Amino acid sequence: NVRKKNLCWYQVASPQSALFLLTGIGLGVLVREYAGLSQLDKQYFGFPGEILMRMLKLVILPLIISSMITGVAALDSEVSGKIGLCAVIYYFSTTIIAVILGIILVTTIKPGVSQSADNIDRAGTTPNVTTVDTLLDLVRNMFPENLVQACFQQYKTQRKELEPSSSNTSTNTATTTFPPFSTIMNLTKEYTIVGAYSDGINVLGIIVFCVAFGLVIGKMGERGRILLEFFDALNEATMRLVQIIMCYMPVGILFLIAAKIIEVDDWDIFRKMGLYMVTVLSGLAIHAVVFLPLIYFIFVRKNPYTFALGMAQALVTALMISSSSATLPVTFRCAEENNRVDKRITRFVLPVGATINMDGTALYEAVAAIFIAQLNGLDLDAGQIVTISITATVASIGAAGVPNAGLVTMVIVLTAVGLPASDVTLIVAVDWLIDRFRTMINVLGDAFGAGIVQKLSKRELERMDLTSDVDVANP
Ligand code: DAS
Repeated sequence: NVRKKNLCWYQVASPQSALFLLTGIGLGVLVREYAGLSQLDKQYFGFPGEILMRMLKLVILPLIISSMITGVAALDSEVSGKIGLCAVIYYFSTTIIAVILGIILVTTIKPGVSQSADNIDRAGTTPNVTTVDTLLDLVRNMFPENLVQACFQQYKTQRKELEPSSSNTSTNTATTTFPPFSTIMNLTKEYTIVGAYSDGINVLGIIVFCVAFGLVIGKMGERGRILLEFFDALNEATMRLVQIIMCYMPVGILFLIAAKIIEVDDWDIFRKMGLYMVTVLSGLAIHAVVFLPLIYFIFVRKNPYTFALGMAQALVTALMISSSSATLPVTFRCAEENNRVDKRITRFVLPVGATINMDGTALYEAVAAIFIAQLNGLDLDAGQIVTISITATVASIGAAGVPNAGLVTMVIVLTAVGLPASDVTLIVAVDWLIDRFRTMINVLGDAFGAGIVQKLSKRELERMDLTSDVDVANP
């Protein structure tokens, strides 16, 4: 019942998703070989896929604003005592470890780099932009001068003139006016892609505002609660929109992959795709077999693999339905019955973890964003890597525990560093498979978190037992 309630018809099992993907590949090959479409016809043919990408980008703004504000405000209220604090510290540390692991793997394996081009040309960045300048841009973009401007306008970073340039000053000087759209598009090629010209919205700036706003309303008592109700309702409405988009997704995938096949001239792209999947899956495996068990052993001093074995039924469920939230009933049962985790811990750590602790998703989003940069021949520098780390961590917090949620929020990461979301085609095409494995890691991370928090909160629990004993003694 849980599955039927939460999931779209095609998300319940892989066969349907694989069927649409294979149909798209077949259709693409047939059209490419026999249809002889003109360039314009190819655009018309790819239109259903373009609509899917536009719908995913359409929900970015309400998704970031509602999920960040409600997530931060809820954390703030839930972080009651040591149990909550331990859980939050665990969530952030394991997520950041997963992101760093993903970045190390994707920059080492380089799945998106063509074998021919060993030295990636630094397309999209001016030669005179230093790492310091990019990092300063990063901080500037966290504090946009005007939230409306950050939300709805393309804008230019207030970058000072680095050195007198011989070329036309209009292409190098920082201006706060909005150059004509054509100039904006031309300049895009001139500046670092870190926020210089986001693809429509300044994600970092909006995230910083939402985190600060969520913290503030979390402490406003009754009045804050009214505001929180509004953003909670906005989050629920946005997630329902996302569910509707997910139901259209198989059609979008079919045409996205077919359109890709029609126009692709570099069949090497499929090698790159395979390497991308190997990169993500190996990152998830390393995180699940090495880092999470190591962290568990450091704090609990028990065999982590025995604990993981106790979670097997929950992990298999997550693999099958790719939804942390829908797996929760099984996660509770495995943690409490097989691994003897106290109910007072699981009742907090598991539901909150299923919503905001998604190591698998964070790793996937960091890898996918850098993979797309490599496909575009862009060599990301320190500021862009830091931006991707921050937005991948935040986007995983904003992702709900439902199928393909990581794909939706990944568009946030791409927008933050100005990468073309159109390249998500290949990522979308295999998301139905990757999603199952990252969901499994999300659930495993939540389960280990429950075990660790229980160990760290031993004294709190004993104190609660004492309190409850006293109640019993004096009925
Ligand atoms: N499927 C999501 C979950 O349930 C993860 C994701 O989409 O990244 O955890």
